[in-house]
Amino acid sequence: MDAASLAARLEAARDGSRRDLARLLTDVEDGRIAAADLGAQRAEGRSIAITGPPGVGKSCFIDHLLRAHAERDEPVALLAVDPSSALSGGALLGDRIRLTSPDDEVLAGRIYVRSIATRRSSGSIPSVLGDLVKVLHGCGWPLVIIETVGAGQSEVRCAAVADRIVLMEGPARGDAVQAEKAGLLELADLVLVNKADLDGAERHAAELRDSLALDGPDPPAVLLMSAQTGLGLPEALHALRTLESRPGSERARARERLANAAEARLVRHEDYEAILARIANGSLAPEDAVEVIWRGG
Ligand SMILES: Nc1nc2c(ncn2[C@@H]2O[C@H](COP(=O)(O)OP(=O)(O)O)[C@@H](O)[C@H]2O)c(=O)[nH]1
Ligand SMILES: [Mg+2]
Repeated sequence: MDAASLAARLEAARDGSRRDLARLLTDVEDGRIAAADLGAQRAEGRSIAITGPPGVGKSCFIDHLLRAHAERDEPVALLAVDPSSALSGGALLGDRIRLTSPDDEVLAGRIYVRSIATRRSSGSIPSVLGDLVKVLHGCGWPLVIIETVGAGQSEVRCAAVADRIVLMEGPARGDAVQAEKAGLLELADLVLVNKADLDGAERHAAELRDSLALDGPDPPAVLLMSAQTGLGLPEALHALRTLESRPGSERARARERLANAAEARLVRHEDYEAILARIANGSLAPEDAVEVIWRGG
């Protein structure tokens, strides 16, 4: 796309055209444009990642969160990174948010939902995600929520794109503090233990607090809540609204962001495919390939 039509599309998206916004995001997702091409690098905004195991209640909680912001006349966008989803475009998730009051159309105008299917195996999803956040900020969405499934290195990296990280856990599953293994507790600015209406939630919250207390100073708060019954929900929403990042999480996040940037440079290198082929057939050592890519710029 030429610069003029790109600028026109950006302006339309800023003026509230969701179709143009969706197309911009698709272009970024598919690698046709980068946030830098849009001059969206410096837009003001805030992003919060909500991460945790599948089924723990992240989406249910985010429904409440989006609605709470919309009711305060604060626009809020959601990027849902779903490795299991073959669908993209957000229709599924958008439909899931139950807006049932007479003012719902007004509320819906303040909410933008987009799901990102992690269909490409390039390993550059975190850097694409970072660009999507910037584009949303640049198009009038100052608050971006990122929903990621907290399971594995790539998801940790996705969470690290955000300014703040909230880890959601559920009732104890008998596997002690599993989040610790995923490195997520280290990154978390807040821990929510959801499904407080079920047995084991309180026990798991206590385990998490004990484990965090051992890990060092300034541990994140651990709050009990239920997205279903609403128990502890106002407190959880308030905590998110006023969430500060911890010094410990800043450093851990910086480390993941550095890794994101390095990987993005690797994956976007013009000879990436050729280099992979040479490593595969044994004619180039990975260590030498890194030298080539780093020097090549
Ligand atoms: N008992 C109970 N169930 C919940 C609660 N929050 C969510 N769920 C249920 O947990 C399941 C998974 O929720 P979802 O939000 O899709 O989880 P996600 O995979 O983390 O996004 C759904 O069936 C929800 O109804 C809760 O606080 N208590
Ligand atoms: Mg979900």
